Amino acid sequence: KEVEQTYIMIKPDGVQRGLVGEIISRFEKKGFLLKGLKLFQCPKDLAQEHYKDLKERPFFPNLIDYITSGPVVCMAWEGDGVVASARKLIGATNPLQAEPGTIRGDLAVQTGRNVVHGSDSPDNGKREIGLWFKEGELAQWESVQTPWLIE
Ligand code: YYY
Ligand code: MG
Repeated sequence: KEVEQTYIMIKPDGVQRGLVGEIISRFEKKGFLLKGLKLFQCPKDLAQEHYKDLKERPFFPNLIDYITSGPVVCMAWEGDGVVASARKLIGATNPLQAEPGTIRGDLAVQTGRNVVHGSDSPDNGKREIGLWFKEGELAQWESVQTPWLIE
């Protein structure tokens, strides 16, 4: 059985605001395995494909402009339950409703500038990692921490 993976992305506001280390650190400290990481300027067609389910929504053009407005940090994280757990670490879509202690709850004030993306299902995790990473960009490695994290 293949291990669950999620696509996490620090959006352009997170990069511009100097939050890259802070955000990566939360996933790293939790104990998930980092499989892929890069700074990347996203072309418009990729942003549109990534958010294609929201194409008909009124905020879609603004969302695409925002995501392509500067570099993003693309990450793939792996572990049992990583998709739902990462969503909890990230917090609610509207940062004003996100719990303190979550990334959005601690670091943002507006839905349109909510600093980070996380896949909403294992299937979408796979789909999004396939969109944002090329063959060979994911690392095959084992962390020395694993036996201290998983019995
Ligand atoms: O998965 P998540 O990012 O929490 O929310 P989605 O409902 O998938 O929407 C994706 C993205 O779209 C959201 O992070 C901000 C933006 N957005 C918006 O600008 N205005 C809304 N009313 C809803 C979503
Ligand atoms: Mg979503």
